[in-house]
Amino acid sequence: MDTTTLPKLHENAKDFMPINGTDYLELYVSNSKQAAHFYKTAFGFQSLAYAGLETGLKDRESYVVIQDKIRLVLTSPLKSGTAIGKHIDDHGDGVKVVALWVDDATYAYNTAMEKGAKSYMEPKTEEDADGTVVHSGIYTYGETVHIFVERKNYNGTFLPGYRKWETPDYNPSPTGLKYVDHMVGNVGWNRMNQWVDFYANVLGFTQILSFDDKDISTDFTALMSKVMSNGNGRIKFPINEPAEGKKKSQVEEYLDFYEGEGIQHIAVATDDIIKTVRELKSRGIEFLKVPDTYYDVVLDRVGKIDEDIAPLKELGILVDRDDEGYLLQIFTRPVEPRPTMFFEIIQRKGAQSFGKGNFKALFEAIEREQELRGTLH
Ligand code: TYF
Ligand code: FE
Repeated sequence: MDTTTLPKLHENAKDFMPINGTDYLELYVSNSKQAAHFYKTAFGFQSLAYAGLETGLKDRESYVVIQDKIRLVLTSPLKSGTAIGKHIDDHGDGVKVVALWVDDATYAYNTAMEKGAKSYMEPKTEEDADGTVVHSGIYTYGETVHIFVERKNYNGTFLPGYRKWETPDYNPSPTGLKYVDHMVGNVGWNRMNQWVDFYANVLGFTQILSFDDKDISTDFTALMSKVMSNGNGRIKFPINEPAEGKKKSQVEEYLDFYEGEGIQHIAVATDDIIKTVRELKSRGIEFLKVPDTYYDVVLDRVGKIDEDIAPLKELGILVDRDDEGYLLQIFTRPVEPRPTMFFEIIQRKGAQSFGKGNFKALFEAIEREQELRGTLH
């Protein structure tokens, strides 16, 4: 193919906010040291960086873990009365920062602010022996924020202020997680379109998909969802709002327990979902289960696939097809005491959609979990 005829994205006037990808996700958690151990042991992340008492911080401690392109920062307060502690008290463990990798964090901030964003952090330059990083930040839904990270003049381990975290005695092997495929936000009743407009107007995203409560409902519960994507497609943010059903929507359950809007699930991609899920299960990660009957008809729905059905059924991996190909996906149970945030493991084989054909079976599985929690009324 002659690629010289393709328009370059920066020449597309509508993409006024070029973003290279997800830079990192920062979770505020009650015990960052134990959370880091969990993400290493169970999910196969590797030790990367540390900031805390030993680097001169007095109020917080962060551990950074990495697996291929995915970086998680796990942060806890070191004393009472901090904003981090308040966040944990209000929301439980959860995602505070979805950091976006940009070439110019000052431009990104100024542009977003001009277009109506609410400031979280003015552009700030930080440096150490490995170079300089500029960051800036804006609020999105709830208390969640986007930090723009400009690291083109930096070649350190993670960010200035962090030092390399070396754990020669404990480095569990990776589980095949590669990159953040998408991150889903749950927002309040009738608030989805407001946040869709925010991503369109402030960050130049476009809507690539929409599911109404007819697409996404079971006999009992419903939600609505629109998927926003940045220009190069590397950032995809579905946004859910609850919808009326006979029983409580999973989105409403989330809003009740998170005590506000926030990140519902982080979808991480793998090249070999059977191997990844088998490994995660052996390390104690718990997944939602669909009935065995799902597998009696799945091939009639999706047609021929490369994988054998037996391991998919054994592990509970779901399959869906669109006109570009198919995908395999599975969802963990929530990874903290409150029924809030969970992970999705996804392998795309051409399909760029989100598994609409699985929504009913998936949401019925979530309802069974809600039933166990006594929150399905
Ligand atoms: O990201 C998605 O759209 C899919 C399906 O509460 C989904 O992973 C949608 C809503 C939801 C859980 C999963
Ligand atoms: Fe998803």
